Amino acid sequence: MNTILIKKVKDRFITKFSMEPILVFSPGRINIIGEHTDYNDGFVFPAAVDKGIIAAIQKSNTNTSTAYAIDMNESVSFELDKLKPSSEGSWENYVFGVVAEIQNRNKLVGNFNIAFSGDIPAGSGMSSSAALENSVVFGINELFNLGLSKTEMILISQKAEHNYVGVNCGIMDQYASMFGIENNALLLDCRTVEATPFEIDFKNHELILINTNVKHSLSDSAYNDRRSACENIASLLGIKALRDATEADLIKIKNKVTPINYQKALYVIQENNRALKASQAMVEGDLETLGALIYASHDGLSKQYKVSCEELDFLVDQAKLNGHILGARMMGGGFGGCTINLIEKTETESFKTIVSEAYKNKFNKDCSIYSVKLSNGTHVIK
Ligand code: GAF
Repeated sequence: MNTILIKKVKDRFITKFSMEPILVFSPGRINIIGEHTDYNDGFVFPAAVDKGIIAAIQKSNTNTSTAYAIDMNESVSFELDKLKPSSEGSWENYVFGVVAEIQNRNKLVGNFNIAFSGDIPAGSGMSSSAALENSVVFGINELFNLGLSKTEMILISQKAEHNYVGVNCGIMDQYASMFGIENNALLLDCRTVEATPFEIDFKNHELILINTNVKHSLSDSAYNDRRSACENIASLLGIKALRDATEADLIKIKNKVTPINYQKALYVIQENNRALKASQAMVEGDLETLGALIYASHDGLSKQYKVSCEELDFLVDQAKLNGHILGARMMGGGFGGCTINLIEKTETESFKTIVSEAYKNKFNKDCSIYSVKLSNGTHVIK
């Protein structure tokens, strides 16, 4: 855990509010495979990581609540019965949304003060949003003894994202961040919202993330558009979600959908199968198969689902040129952020040098490379 960050958040909270806080850590996540399958009721394979949000929270002794974004040096005070979404893109929507959704469940929230900071690189596709939402709901639940279950809390976080942030996300990010288990990835069935943990030991291989350090605009609306396209095709097929469709089912309605949307639905069906196959490959310790599935996932995300970008495709191509990377793909919603790479440990250092140089030459900007540890989900820091 990032002890410097914990100290910073605690100190800033005490300086600003003159009271001792409860401290909550809420992690970001990686996802091995199963991208854009969560809102199709499908399977995903994420894990919580050792980077995340630290929130400090305590009851306020005034008639208002205050949220303080330490990294932006911005704070906002608000009244609990007058919440509404703030302007698009503002960080306070994550806080307001969670508080509003708790209140929608008739749970009484008293006034509180919260301060937060994090070490998840912004726009990296490692879910700083879900980490922030979970830290807020978890902290409030502790503070006011609301008795919310972890599952209720992630549904509140997800609704906050839908109704206040405006992204109709699935449940993967909030789930992984809340329920993460050290050294494990979670094969999550997004229909039942239940997961099977898999202890991760890649032996002489490891996962590294390469951040493009770009986040192309329109990613939120493109995300929502894809979700609606999937839902429309599911309803044409007369099923609840694309998770219930096979490729054969899809062929039957081929003439009723645009070729572009047909490819998107096909991608979802194929990716869902890849996520299941990947978990089987993990059980068998078959890293070659796992890697091939990861490359195939990127191919689908780029060519069929069309959520990649030049920078992500370039990084995956660089990985393919190196014979020691079993699989690489973009991770998360897309249009920027990180690739995830399954690489032979002895090759990591030299690949870092090669890919950094190549990326700089091509885009005249730096990529960033991280190793992450798989960690436990949202919890109070004692
Ligand atoms: C984003 C969303 F928040 C997730 O729910 C998921 O759909 C992901 O994109 C794509 O797999 O992180």
